Amino acid sequence: DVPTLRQLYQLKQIVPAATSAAKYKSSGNLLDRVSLYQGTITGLEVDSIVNAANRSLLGACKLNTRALVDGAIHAAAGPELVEECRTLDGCNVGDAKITRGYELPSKHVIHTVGPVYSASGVGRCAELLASCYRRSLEVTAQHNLRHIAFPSISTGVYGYPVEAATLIALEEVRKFMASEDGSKIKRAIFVVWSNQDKEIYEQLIPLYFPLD
Ligand code: AR6
Repeated sequence: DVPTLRQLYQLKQIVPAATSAAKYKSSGNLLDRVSLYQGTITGLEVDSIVNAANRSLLGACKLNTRALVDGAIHAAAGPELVEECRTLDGCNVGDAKITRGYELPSKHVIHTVGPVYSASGVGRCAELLASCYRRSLEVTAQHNLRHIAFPSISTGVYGYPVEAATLIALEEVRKFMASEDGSKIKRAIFVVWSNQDKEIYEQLIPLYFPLD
């Protein structure tokens, strides 16, 4: 029920880019190992889902937590999640730490902390956001987990422009999934929430995961 990129090309939901525009000439088996899924990340029955957390790892700020990944994950996982998070002593921006999933359908949660976007430090923000994806993938591979699902890190409360964040997400996931360390990961899923975000992923995916 989580379509692969190859299936989305076949369904014409994703349209191949002009070959001149594609950053990569071929995708190899990546088209069967990467997915795009619209819906709540808390509904996915996978080995790990990534939480767009804050440095305390103690859950979202109290206001309107339903509209936040951190709020939704803690609400669905139940109170044992924050109890385990308390033992982790927080998390630095750009790093990632793993816990169990408790009442979530996913076995684990990988908590990562995205940068708060600031126009002044664009370069630093880009490096930190890339690090969130890379560290989450490294933790997944180190724990021999087969799937990982990402929300669009930092593009909500933390204000990262969606297009720029998506280019970073696609580049980092492509690089890791094509690497030796990434070969053990069977599936990486980009989870989008809004239609606008879905359209941006559908437009940019062909540049990083071209149809062979
Ligand atoms: N499933 C998938 N994606 C979602 C969901 C969901 N249930 N809910 C929202 N999104 P955000 P950030 C999308 O703000 O920008 C919290 O207070 C949402 O539309 O959750 O990294 C933390 O404690 C957006 O595109 O994360 C931190 O303090 C994307 O997920 C801060 O927010 C990320 O939105 C982190 O802010």
